Amino acid sequence: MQALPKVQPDPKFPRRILIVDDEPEPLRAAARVLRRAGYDVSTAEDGQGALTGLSRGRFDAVVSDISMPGMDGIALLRSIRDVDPEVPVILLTGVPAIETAVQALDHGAYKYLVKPINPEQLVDVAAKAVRLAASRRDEMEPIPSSKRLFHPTDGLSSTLELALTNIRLVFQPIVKRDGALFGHEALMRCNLPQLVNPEALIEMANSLHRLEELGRTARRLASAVFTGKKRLDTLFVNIHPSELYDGELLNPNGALTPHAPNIVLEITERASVRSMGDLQQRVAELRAAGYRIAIDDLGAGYAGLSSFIQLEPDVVKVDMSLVRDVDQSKKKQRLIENLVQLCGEMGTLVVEGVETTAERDALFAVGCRLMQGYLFARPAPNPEPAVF
Ligand code: G
Ligand code: MN
Repeated sequence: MQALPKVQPDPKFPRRILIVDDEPEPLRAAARVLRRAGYDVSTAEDGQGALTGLSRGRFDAVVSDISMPGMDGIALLRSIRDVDPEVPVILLTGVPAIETAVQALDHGAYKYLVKPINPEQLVDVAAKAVRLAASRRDEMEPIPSSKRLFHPTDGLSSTLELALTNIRLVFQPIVKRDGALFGHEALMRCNLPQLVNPEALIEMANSLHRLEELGRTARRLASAVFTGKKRLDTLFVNIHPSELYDGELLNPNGALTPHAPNIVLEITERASVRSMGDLQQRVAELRAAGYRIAIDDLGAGYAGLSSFIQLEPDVVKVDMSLVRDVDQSKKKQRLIENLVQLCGEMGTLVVEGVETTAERDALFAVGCRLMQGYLFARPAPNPEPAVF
């Protein structure tokens, strides 16, 4: 089995995380969780202490509370950006608010988590942040090729070749309030055992600079739903921000070009974009060709909110982290209610990952109309044009 680089923690060189919180109990709890997950954790009780820590050594990620006396989390983030433009910063808040979210994203926060923190989520987000830090550093400090005994991606290339011929799509319906079908999302899957997680496949293609090939392969498969007897009407297709610039999307012979009016391109904002200006212009070109644009995973991080405001998407997909147990969280209900209102003015809102009837009913109550999730249907190989 091929090992993917940068994903495995190395016990000899644990990754370093700095946690900042003025409240001792959550500080201790977060430190305990991350130490148990194998990180080398340092703590600070305020922004000044954090900056001192950062000046003394390199950290792979920073986790900071927003609300702190003196220097708050946003001010700390700004100061960190002055000295280290790359280190991922995860912000924690007890009171989610769009304004602080927007401020934070302007300064490049990596994620925004709502307290009380779920330990599993913290470990998951920290792992992703640390991985991002590692990949950014690798980009910034490349080993001169003359010093390499072998190319670091040898072997990976052949795995990717094999993966590209083993990709398939599954389709998950998006349903309206009355159960009628609104559309389907196409989701990529790979049959190779080491790449069953599509994120690993995307990460691998990205590290080999071959995302474009992966995207084209997926789109060619997706175009099949518009031919034959059982044609679909609206198809949501995931697309990495860098792939938006692929000329194939506008080429008359491109796989999806003839079907553009039936396609909603879901832009995941987990990856950075060249510049917002470029992106806005490109999105305008894609729209002119007939595509609709969705922002995917809104609420998973600040970047989503930023692009939401600037791209004026046709559809906004709310991340399942905001949906999970929404029936038990007044904060999540309030946040989603605000998003529903914001989207009422700018586009359509879809809530993803709905798993229980209690979540569904709470979402109905705050005005959600379009839903997707295991409660309605799991992703399946053969989409039905009219499932409901
Ligand atoms: O990032 P994006 O929203 O495109 O990813 C959606 C992923 O979530 C897919 O891999 C899909 O299989 C999965 N998924 C879809 N519905 C549910 C759900 O109800 N619960 C969970 N946990 N995952 C879901
Ligand atoms: Mn998606």
